[in-house]
Amino acid sequence: MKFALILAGALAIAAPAAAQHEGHGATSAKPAAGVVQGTGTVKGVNAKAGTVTLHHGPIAALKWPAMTMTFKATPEALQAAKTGKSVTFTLNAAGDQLLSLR
Ligand SMILES: [Cu+2]
Repeated sequence: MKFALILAGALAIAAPAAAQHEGHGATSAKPAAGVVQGTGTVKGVNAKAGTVTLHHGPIAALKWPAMTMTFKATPEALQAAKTGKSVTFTLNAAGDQLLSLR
């Protein structure tokens, strides 16, 4: 079973940004269609990493409670994000990419 343990460890390390927040479970079981909308406040922007940190309100479509988390963002969303700004945003169906923000 040693190999399986090593593999599991490698997968954990390779997991994408979505794994950074533990308040809601894996996004893999979500339906794949459509986009998800939410509201929140921008807590940080990392232009180099292409990520935006949001404190978002509850998102019923993803069964997420309100929380702070970091999303991989499209260039458009990245550019629109300003720390401290109250925003309406859209995510992809899996909830692991910030598609737009205003
Ligand atoms: Cu979250």
